[in-house]
Amino acid sequence: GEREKEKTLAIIKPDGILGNYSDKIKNIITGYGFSITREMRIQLDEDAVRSFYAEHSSKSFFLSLVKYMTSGPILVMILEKDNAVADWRKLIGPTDAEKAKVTHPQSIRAMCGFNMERNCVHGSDSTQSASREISFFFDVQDTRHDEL
Ligand code: DGI
Repeated sequence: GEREKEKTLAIIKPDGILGNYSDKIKNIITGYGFSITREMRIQLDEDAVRSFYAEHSSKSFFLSLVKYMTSGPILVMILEKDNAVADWRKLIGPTDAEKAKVTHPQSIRAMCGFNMERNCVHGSDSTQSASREISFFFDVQDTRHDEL
């Protein structure tokens, strides 16, 4: 079949939606050569956030993260292009948006985030995470073995 491009999961978090950054962020995404192949606007409940961020469940900031991520609607997207995971991480910048404003002023988190927690966007940190996170939100067939 046709060669599969790499996929990653992107989320515009509640502060990004509230600040009306969705269109601007989507223009940046497509301008960098990503295709947005699926998108869904939803509001997560506590159980969903606890499960999505399960790896952070023992951290001191977990409750605060759950509260923030359930505070409003989010926009979840599948992005596709070669090297999508690493390239999207590079584009969003460091986790701490306040620091990003100084060290990575061109990054998306510098543009629309506020601090370590309210950093306006998410990106999968590996192809394994991308795979888990994509199937967390979307009913997608695994096409990794389609190349015959
Ligand atoms: O992959 P990232 O989103 O860049 O960062 P991560 O996987 O280490 O953390 C997931 C999210 O958890 C992050 O986007 C915001 C929140 N977080 C991470 N570290 C801290 C934090 N929130 C607070 N308040 N304090 C932290 O140290």
